[in-house]
Amino acid sequence: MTAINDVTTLEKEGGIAVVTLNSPPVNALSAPVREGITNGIKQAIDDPDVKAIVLICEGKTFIAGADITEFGKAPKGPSLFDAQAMIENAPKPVVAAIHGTALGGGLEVALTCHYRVAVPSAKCGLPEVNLGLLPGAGGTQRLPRIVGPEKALEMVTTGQHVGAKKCLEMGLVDELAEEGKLREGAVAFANKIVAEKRPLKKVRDLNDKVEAARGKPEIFANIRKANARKFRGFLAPEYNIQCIEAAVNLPFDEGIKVEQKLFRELVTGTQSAAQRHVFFAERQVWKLPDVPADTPIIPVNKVGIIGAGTMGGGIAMNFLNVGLPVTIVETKQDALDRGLGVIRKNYENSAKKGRFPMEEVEKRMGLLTGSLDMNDLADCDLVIEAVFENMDVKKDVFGKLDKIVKQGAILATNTSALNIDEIATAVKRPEAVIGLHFFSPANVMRLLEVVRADKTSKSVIATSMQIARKIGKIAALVGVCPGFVGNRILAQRQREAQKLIMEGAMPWDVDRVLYDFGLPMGPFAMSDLAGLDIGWNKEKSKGETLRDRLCEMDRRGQKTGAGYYDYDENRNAKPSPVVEKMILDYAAEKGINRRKISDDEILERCIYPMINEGAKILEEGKAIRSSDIDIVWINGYGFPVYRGGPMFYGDTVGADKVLAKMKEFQATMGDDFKPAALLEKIVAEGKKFSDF
Ligand code: 3H9
Repeated sequence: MTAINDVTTLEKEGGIAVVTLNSPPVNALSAPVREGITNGIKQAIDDPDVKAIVLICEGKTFIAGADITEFGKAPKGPSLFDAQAMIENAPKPVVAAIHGTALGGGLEVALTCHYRVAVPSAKCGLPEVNLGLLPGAGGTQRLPRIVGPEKALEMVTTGQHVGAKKCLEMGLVDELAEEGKLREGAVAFANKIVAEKRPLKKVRDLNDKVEAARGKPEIFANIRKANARKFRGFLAPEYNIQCIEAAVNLPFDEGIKVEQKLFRELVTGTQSAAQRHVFFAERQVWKLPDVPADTPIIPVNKVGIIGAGTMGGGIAMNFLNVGLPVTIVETKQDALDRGLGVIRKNYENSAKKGRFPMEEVEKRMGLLTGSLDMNDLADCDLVIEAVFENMDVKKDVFGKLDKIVKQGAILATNTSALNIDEIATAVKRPEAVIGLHFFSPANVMRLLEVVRADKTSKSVIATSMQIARKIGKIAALVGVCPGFVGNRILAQRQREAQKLIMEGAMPWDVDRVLYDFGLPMGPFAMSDLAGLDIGWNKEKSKGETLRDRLCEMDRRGQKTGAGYYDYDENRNAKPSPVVEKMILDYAAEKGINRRKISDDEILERCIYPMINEGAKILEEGKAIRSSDIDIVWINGYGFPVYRGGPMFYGDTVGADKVLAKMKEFQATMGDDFKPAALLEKIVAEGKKFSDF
């Protein structure tokens, strides 16, 4: 065996040279890997005894793409194009041997090989779109030449990973090797093509599929139309489509030029920077500096839930979905029946939509037990309380649980705002108490805020994070403070939105600006959807707030056909003249001189105080790192991924600009805009939020 460099070896098996890459964790195309490929293939070409070459990887995967950490840095070593040219122009067949995932630049390398062999468990994909990019190493020009433009469009715009069997059907893979015997399979395949004198198949020269799509612009129009909502605001999906259009309409080398130009634009832009930030943030969020990896985990084999309402039911589904038995406790039979009925209905609807077979409904329901007796939770390993948001009620529940549930179990609350340290005083084992703040609908929303209280044990934290992963959530560990991280930041935006409509804007102005910024909906549309009467009390309502007045008129949101907006029978919203008048009257009563408010002011007043609050959260140590706040807001509130979350957006704008605006607002509008000490510090030290 010859070492080509630290990450590459060359070995000969008869007339076949095997070039092996070994660069953990995912064999990304770093400078040494590119050098290893270029030099390894060259040596094999130069060796007259070698008849064919196999390119294979050690570790858990084939090349998983370009090294994302290299983007934005000065290029080093041979380029990816040098490595690819060495392969594609080799006078001997080169076979890619694929296991794990061949993704992005990894698949693009495989596409310059003359043949591809994979094990059945392998997957191939061009997921660049999820990083705000497009495949920039020929992927958009080669993939449609093998699989056809329609399938290529689907792959590049979704970033989906396609299983090896499907790849074989699509012609992306030439042969499947036996699982666990990739190297033998690939070498045998290489020997076979040498014996059969098969040609050096260059994907770039295949033209029939792209030519067949020429003059059919509807292929592209259709995908744009079908995904208009999903692609809204993102640059990368459109750029990927334009590249496939170029593959169809231009010769290969011209198409590559288009790909290069658009790739450069994306890779240097703010959207891709934001999406790459999110990629790493999603992995960082699991890392807990003071909870070591070897912290003992509490086995969770049975889950108890108190409360079969919307929240409790949704939470239960998460555990049933992964095969964990759940006992759900209610106080009244009809509430229990209703709760269990909703869960069943949700599952039946999913089965009808084809998400899983009908038998699965019974399987999941079979894991669910309803009860009116808290004693039935005695042997649960994790109990989650999801009752009414009232401190006395919660403390009462925890006091009872303390007496019933076995020692060593986790006692969790789903409170979204109450002080968990205080809840923990109701038990003799505060170390067992933690917050598991699910977002509604709890079976759908990806975010889980894991809220550590003062006395929560590390074991309970580590287990909660692990269980979150098991049920497919993305969990952020946060500390106890009003609203925790997500709602605490939300409160800033809600306050400003309300003030803005008093001072001069209308609800639809505020909503439009925030929607255009990329949020799924603005604060007023959101209130209408949720229902304006949440927490509103009919008896006590005296028309003191705008909300009181709307609810008193029975304008309680979408469900009553009117709220901040008027709704037609299809729930389409229209600005409401009634609300407009109500706002003008209200402002007049309060002596507010309304003024014209610009879109810029709306955006800055809604978003900058959120960033400022994020800085306070960091300075108080209620979030571990700035990127965790981004994760919370992207996954819990739909903050646009292409802006990287509120804190990354703060860095994009510049902390200095955020601070200057906060000071300007503070001078005219008071201490709602008082800058966080950490914001001042970041600016004084010339740092970024992402440094924290
Ligand atoms: C591209 O290829 C552009 C080209 O078209 C053009 C170029 C000119 N780079 O996810 P995991 C790290 S763009 C650097 O936990 P899993 C990751 O951060 C790229 N680092 O493992 C983590 O580090 P840590 C297109 C990377 O088993 C560790 O590896 N490719 C990269 O759950 C383990 O990762 C993609 O978008 C990378 N490319 O999943 C694929 N990938 O341990 C991105 C991973 O310090 N990668 N790391 O936290 C993935 O989707 C998953 O990592 C994969 C494994 C499915 C491969």
